[in-house]
Amino acid sequence: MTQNSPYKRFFVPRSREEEEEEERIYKRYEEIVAKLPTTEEGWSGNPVYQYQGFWYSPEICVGTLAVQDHFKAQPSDILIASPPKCGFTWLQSLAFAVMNREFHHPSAHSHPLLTFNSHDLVPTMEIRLYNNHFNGNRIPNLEILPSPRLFGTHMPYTSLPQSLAHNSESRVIYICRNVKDTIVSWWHFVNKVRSSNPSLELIKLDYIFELFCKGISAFGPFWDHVLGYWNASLERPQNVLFLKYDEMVTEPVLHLKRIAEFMGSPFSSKEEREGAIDQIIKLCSFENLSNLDVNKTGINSPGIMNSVFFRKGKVGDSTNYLTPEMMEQLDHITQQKLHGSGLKL
Ligand code: PAP
Repeated sequence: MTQNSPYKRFFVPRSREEEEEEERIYKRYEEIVAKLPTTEEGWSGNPVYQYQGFWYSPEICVGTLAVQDHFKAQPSDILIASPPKCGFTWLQSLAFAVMNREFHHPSAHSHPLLTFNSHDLVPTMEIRLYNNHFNGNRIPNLEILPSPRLFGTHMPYTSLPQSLAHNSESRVIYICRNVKDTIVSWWHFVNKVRSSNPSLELIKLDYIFELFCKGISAFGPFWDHVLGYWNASLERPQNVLFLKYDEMVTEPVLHLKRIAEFMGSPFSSKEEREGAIDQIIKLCSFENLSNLDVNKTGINSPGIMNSVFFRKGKVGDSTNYLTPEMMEQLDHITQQKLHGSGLKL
């Protein structure tokens, strides 16, 4: 977590006994993860682990177990969810700007999104809050946050804690993206993170592609992840909003209005007249966010620069990287996996 990260305050002082207990809890999770089915080599060259049907790096799997056991949802919670590289950073920013617009006007020079990366403002549960590589074996105290609380996750729907999904009143906004652009974005991301360590070689696209098609990507299989939330959005439309990056790029106004309505704070006609929608879209645009100092040179976590979350922000860039055969293979898998679901990607 960054030095001045806003969520440092969730980690309150604790007694020696509490400290030891939390260390024991995390040790137990590490032992559980070590016994899970594994592949010798994952996307980063290190083993990855399969938990409840999805693939994880070990430390994020530990974070996931901790979320499942310790996160207590409140009915007013709003969760931003997505598979990695599908527009999470963008959606986090939009949701944060919508939720806080009463206190932080979208065109204010002091807006938090101008000085913090959205991952610091909308903490990802299993990666930032409950992952012991970030939190030093500490269970965060999230009760201190005023409601509505806004969190992020890449966890699959079926692995969310009961209190967040299923019968809960909490709301989930999910974003997915066409699989071709997702793979290319994922490949660039893996290599950007690796390039911060000069001893690591860059990974070839063929290698990431082959693993991805087998379902082995972070929180993958990608298609199962998408289907989990898609089905939940059909079963519980009041609680799960399903969005597509590609459609949001084409019609940002329409989608921002849907997001605000779903969050329970639709734009008033006065706000619309005064341009709040366009101001939020501009504030959260790729051009604006990617050019901020905090996102060009800021550090999000040890070894991870905020700049890794921004590359091109375009639809269709995958055509510059994938061969026609690769595209055909992806179309084939997507068709097979989504058959009968009513979902088109
Ligand atoms: P994460 O899962 O690691 O948080 P995520 O934000 O989901 O990553 O995805 C990053 C992608 O969203 C990048 O796509 P690209 O590699 O194809 O360029 C990134 O450029 C894009 N992105 C980030 N911020 C925005 C934004 N504000 N508007 C549109 N696209 C964005």
